[in-house]
Amino acid sequence: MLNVIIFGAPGCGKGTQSALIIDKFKLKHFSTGEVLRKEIDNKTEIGVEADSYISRGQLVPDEMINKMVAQTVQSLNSTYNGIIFDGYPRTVKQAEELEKMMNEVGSSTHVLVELTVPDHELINRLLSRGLTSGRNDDNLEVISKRLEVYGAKTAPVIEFYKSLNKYVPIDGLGSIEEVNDRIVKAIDDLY
Ligand code: B4P
Repeated sequence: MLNVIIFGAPGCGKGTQSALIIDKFKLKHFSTGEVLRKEIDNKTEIGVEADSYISRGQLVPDEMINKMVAQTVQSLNSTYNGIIFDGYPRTVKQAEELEKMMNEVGSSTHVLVELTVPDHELINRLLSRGLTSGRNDDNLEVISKRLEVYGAKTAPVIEFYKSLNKYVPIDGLGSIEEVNDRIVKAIDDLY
């Protein structure tokens, strides 16, 4: 089993890199952001509630997220070698819940890979994505809020995984291929 957390500030490349890694390591891709956006597009009850947080740059409440994750963790089967958690956990409470859920299914997380990217580059990437994404959280006002929330609520997750000896920082600057090579090497080095 290989369960990887791809972690970092908004726009660091979590989604981009996860999409490249899943095939190489035969992992199930689980992006909480993507699941939430589908709910929003389908105008479900969860989607309407999630949208009210996402459009303001806030995190969706932990309870809503943890329910979605529980379903994914329990549905894991032998088609995959493990899961790549993309954009989850985003709070220490979510991290504690994830470790508990993995434990309950007799598994565990193996590594948290943080993609480190300076704020000015994150802002540039998200603003340029905003030109075509149609996402209502890719504008300067909401991006600034997301970065603030990241520092206050999400960054502390790093200390949690450092204390479990599962933390690996990776330079997220450079071409998509260069960053991917660094991540693949870090995962290969685990074994
Ligand atoms: P997410 O969908 O996780 O999105 P993200 O942080 O914006 O983006 P990501 O880091 O994946 O960036 P990407 O690869 O696309 O979350 C959206 C929102 O959902 C959150 O703000 C929150 O409100 C909510 N949410 C999600 N999960 C939650 C949770 N667990 N708890 C509570 N709330 C939750 O890359 C960005 C851009 O950079 C792209 O345009 C890409 O092409 C470009 N790029 C990538 N790598 C590059 C590189 N090396 N060089 C240049 N450009 C690059």
